[in-house]
Amino acid sequence: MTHKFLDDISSPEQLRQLNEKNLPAVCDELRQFIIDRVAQTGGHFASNLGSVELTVALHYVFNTPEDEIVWDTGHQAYPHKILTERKDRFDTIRKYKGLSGFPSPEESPYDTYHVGHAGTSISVALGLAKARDLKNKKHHVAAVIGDGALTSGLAFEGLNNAHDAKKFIVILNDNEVSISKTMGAFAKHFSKIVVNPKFRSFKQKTGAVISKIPLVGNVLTRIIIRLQGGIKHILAPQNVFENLGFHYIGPVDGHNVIEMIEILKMCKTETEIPILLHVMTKKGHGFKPAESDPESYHGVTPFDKNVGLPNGKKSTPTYTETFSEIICNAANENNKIVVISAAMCSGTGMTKFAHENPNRFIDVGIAEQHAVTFAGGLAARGLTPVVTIYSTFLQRAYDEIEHDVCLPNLPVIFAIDRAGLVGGDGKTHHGVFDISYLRHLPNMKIFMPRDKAAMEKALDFAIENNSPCAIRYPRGPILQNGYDLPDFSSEKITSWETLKSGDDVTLIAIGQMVFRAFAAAEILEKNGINTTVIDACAIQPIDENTLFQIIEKNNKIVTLEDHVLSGGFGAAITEKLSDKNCEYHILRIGIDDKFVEHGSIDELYSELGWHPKQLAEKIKNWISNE
Ligand SMILES: Cc1ncc(C[n+]2csc(CCOP(=O)(O)OP(=O)(O)O)c2C)c(N)n1
Repeated sequence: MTHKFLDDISSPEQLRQLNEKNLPAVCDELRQFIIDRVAQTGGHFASNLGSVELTVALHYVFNTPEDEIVWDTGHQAYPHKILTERKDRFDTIRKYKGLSGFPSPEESPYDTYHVGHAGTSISVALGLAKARDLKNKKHHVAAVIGDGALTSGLAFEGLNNAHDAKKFIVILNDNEVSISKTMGAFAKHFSKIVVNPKFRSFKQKTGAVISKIPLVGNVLTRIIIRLQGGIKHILAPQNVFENLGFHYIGPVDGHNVIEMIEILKMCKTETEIPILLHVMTKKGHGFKPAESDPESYHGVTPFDKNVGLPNGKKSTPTYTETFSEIICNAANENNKIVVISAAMCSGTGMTKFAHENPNRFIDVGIAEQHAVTFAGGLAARGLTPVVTIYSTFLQRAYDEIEHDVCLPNLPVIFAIDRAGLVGGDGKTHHGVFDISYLRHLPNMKIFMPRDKAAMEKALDFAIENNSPCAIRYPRGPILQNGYDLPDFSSEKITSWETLKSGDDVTLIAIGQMVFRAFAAAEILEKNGINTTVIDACAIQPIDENTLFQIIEKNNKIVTLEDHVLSGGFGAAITEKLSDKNCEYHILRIGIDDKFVEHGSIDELYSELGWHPKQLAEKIKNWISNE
C-alpha cells in the first residue's frame, strides 16, 4: 500500500518540510499504517491510534531530537517510532531482535529515556531539564503523560517538584481511560475542567490568532496567557495544576492537528513557568471497534482488521484464568476476601470478580504502593485483602511490603501474575525479581504452583494463614508445551512433591519449570542418567525435611527457576545447605545477571537454554564434569 506523504517521511526533519495544510493527511496515513501493521504483528493498539495527531504536532513544532520529548509508559509511542527513522523496521516491533515495543535510547536518539512502567515521565523530564540548565543549553523539554499514568504517586512527586522549571511542558493526554476507566478523584477533576467550553474556546481562539502577528505575537500571547490565567481562576477555581505552579492551557482537541500546532507554538513562547497542556483524545481513534472497546484493544494479538479481535477462549486455561476462577469460588464462601488491583483488572483476570463482588473489588489506579498499604489497613481490621498484581509492577511497592505488611505481620495475600518471562513486552516487564525482593522479608511466605490443584492449596493456605503470603504464577497456559503431569498431590502446600525418583541427580523446580524439568528428566533417562524430580511449590520457607532427605541420598542437585539466580530459589537452597555445613554440588538454572530482551517465550527460552533438550544437555555435561 502506498502513502502519498508518509512514504517520503522517515524523520521529523522531513515532516517539518511539509506545508501545515498537509498534516491532517499525514495523520490519516500514519493511523492507517498503524492499523495495518499492528493487526499483523500485535502490540499496543488503541493508545497509539489516540496519540497520532499529538505526535505529529510535537515533532512538527519542536526541534527533535535536540528538543526532548519523554513519553510516559511508552506504549503510545508507535507513531513517534514511525516518524523517527524506524518506519522500515516497524514490522519487527516486539519481535526477537526487533524493535522494542517501548522507547529505548539504545534504539534511537529520539528516544530520550527507557520506559515501560507508568508515571516516570515528569521526573525524567525534570531531570533532563535541570541537566540542560546546568550545561547552559537552551532546548525545550516536554513530558507526555496519560490520565491513567497521572494517577501514580511518582507523577505527583514530579509535579510537586516542577514549579520553577523553565522551558518545560507537561502534556496531559486525557482520554478518560487507563486500561479500564481511569479511577479516582483526579479523573473527576479533569472532567470538571473539560465541561468548561467557554474557557476553552476563549483560550484557543485568542491565543492562536494573536500568536500569528509578527513580533508582538509572542509577547501578546504571553499576556493573553496570563490574562487567561485570571479568567480561568474565575471559571475553574479548583484547577490543581495552577495551584501547583503550572500555567494550565486547555482542554484542547487532540485530534485537530492544526489547532494542536498553534497551541504548541504558543506554549513554546512561554519559557519562564512550566506549562500543563491538557489535550483531549479518544483512545482507539479512527478504528471503530477500538473506540467502542478500548480495553480489549489496549494490547492485541494479531487480528483481521476487517473483522476485529477474535472472540472465544483458548482450550488450555491460563494461570491467570485459573486464579480468577479459584478466587471467585473462594469469595463465594468467604465474605472477608477483598481484591485490590492497581489499574490491571482485566490483565490480572479480575473482571469476573469485580462484576460479582462490586463492593469487594477496588481499582486504586496505577498506584501500586498505595494498593499494598491500603491492603495492610484492610488486613489490620480482620479482612482478607488479595492484591492482584504483575510481578514487575509490584517492584514499585517494596518498601510498603516491608514496612506496612511484613513488619506488622499482616495477612495480605499477593497474587503475583506475570511472574517469569512475559515475551513481547520485554525487559521492562519480565517478572523475574520478585523472589529476591520478597524472600528476605521476615514473615513472608512464597509459593509457586505448577497447576490448579497446587494453586488452590496455596490460596487456601494463604487465607487461613495469619501472615503475608505471595503466590506467584506466570503468563500463559498451564501445562506449558503440553508436558502433562498428574495433579499436585502433596497434602500440604508447604511440603514439596516428589514426582519421580532416581539415584544420579535431583532436579528441584518451581512452577512451570517443573514441567520442563520433568521433560528434561525423560531425556536424561534415555541417556542412562536417573533423576529425582521435585516440585518445590513452597519457595519460602523451603521444605527442609525433603531437602535434607534428598541430600543424604544424593548430593548432586539442579535447581530450575524462571527468575534471576541472584537471590532466587537456587540461592535459597544454597544458603540452607551451606548453613547446615552439608556437602553438596549444585547447578543453578535461571537468569544469570542480565536483562532479558523481548521476543516470543519460545525464542527467549531457547536463548536461555530452557528447552528440555537444552536442559538435559546442560545437566548431562555438568554431571560428567563433576
Ligand atoms: C507502574 C505500572 N503499572 C501498570 C502498568 C500497566 N499499564 C500500561 S499502560 C496502562 C494504562 C495507562 O493509561 P494512560 O496513561 O491513560 O494511557 P492510555 O493507554 O489511556 O493512552 C497501564 C495501567 C504500567 N505500565 N506501569
